[in-house]
Amino acid sequence: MVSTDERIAPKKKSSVFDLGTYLVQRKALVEEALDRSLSVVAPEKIYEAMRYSLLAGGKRLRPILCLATCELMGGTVDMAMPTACALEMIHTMSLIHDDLPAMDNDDYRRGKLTNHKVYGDDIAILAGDGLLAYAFEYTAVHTQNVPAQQVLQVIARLGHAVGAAGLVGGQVIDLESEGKSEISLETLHFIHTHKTGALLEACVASGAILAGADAVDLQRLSKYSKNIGLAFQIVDDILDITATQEELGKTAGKDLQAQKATFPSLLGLEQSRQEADRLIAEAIDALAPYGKQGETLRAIAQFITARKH
Ligand code: GRG
Repeated sequence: MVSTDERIAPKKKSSVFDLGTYLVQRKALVEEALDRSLSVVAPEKIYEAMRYSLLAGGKRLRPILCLATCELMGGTVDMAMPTACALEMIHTMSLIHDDLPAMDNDDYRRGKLTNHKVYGDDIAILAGDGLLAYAFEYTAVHTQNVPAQQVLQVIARLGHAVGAAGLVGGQVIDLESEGKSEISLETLHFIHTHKTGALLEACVASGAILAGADAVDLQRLSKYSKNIGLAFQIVDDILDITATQEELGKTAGKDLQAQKATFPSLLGLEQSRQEADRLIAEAIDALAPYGKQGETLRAIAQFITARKH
């Protein structure tokens, strides 16, 4: 069978890097891999619910970051694809649970009805649980040509990122802060770095670990990912105010409605934009030692502040 790396090799020869084309191609590769990763078997209902959200589109930024970092560190797309898929499974399950009536209570996600609106709350909870468990199984079973010790490190990083030390912890403080208009910038920073930043950090770290990156590279990449993680959520807060429902694929203005403290509510729109730009500049700075080889991660960082959805 022809490997993914062999299929994409000729396209990498172009000297002018075009992020738009790169993102479209990578998204297509990731979607093919996600489609192959999960088939419908008995009991069909749960597999259908899992596939409904996993294949509902989205930017696929997390898997793309994992693949790009693995390549920057000398690894291949094939080595990282199972982990890239697992990261998208985890991201998707967090969206399914976040949209539930007990949490953000959203009817639309990625331009489609949310999982619980189609399958009911009970199946949506289980679809999220199913995707979370499968993410770990998928990484352990399907990663090839990577030393077992590195795969183990990746699995540990994923667990740390999704649990109480990461997404779950961030979500808890986020829920507790709802309706409290005067939460501190420090608390908001905690929410954003845990709820959103932790998984983006894990994407970059796992791509690097799979490729066998050393401690110096992991440190540089950690600076990059921490900065893009926070910037990503600040931009998300800004878009909640400035973008339309069509652009977002979900209800706009939800933060204001839920009286959520956000960067724009604490700092104003302009200062929030400046903070996101400052973080992206810091992220790009961390890539300086990689010169031209760092152009993909650099362009992805710039895309985070330029994006409209
Ligand atoms: C992880 C075990 C576990 C439980 C979930 C619900 C929850 C705990 C955490 C909430 C995490 C969450 C929904 C954070 C928001 C992250 C965010 C900015 C999502 C939007 O990401 P995009 O813009 O979306 O990349 P697409 O659709 O493009 O993938």
